[in-house]
Amino acid sequence: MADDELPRDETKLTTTKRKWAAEGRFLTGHIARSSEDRLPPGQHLVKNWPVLDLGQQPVIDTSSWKLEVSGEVETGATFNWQSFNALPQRKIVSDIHCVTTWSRYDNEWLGVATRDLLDFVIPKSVAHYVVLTSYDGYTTNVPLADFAVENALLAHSWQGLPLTRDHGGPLRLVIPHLYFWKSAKWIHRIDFRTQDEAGFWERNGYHMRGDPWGEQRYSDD
Ligand SMILES: Nc1nc2c(c(=O)[nH]1)N[C@H]1C(S)=C(S)[C@@H](COP(=O)(O)O)O[C@H]1N2
Ligand SMILES: [Mo]
Repeated sequence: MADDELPRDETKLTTTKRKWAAEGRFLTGHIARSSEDRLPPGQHLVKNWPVLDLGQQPVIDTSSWKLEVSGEVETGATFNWQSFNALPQRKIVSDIHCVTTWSRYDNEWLGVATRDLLDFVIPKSVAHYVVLTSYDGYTTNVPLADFAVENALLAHSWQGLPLTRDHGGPLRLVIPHLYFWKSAKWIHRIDFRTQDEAGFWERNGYHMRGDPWGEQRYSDD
């Protein structure tokens, strides 16, 4: 099927996939799982949504909010609320798995897919890791291949309403296939690196990748 026969959104995604496949990167794409292993080992289901953070919940007005994209990218960028929301908007439903053993199914997020951001900034071929820095001083690190999965997004809404401040509003990252400490709330900077660098919890013994199905909770797991 030719690109011009596809719906607009699909065209861009297909272009991205083809481009990255040609580079031999991010071939995993969406991480699909059967319903039997939807709940990772050692996790239990909750219906509420617990709040976990370092205890400082910054107040950031969208009029002063900025998102900085830096490091090993072709086009570094500083977005304000308006320019960020001019990027394509997507709705993604995903599960949350927190390392403290609670999981929450079927969260509906609205925001900008990390792939659409990557299309805009274009990581250089030497970029293999991403370090995220938040307005509360929190940091966390993820491999670029995990940041780039199809259902990872920078979310400004949850269940159809703006993300509340306690859950990371105005904008947080959501990487559903990793433990939730990788999903930085109040995100302020996305830095692309050649080398991995431990973030806050990773320096305190948490795993550099954090795959819930591999129970990668601590760095010696
Ligand atoms: N900026 C920031 N992001 C953060 C944290 C934090 O302290 N600061 N805590 C992490 C941890 S350990 C978890 S489990 C989730 C909790 O998100 P929630 O409070 O929305 O459930 O946010 C993650 N992102
Ligand atoms: Mo956590």
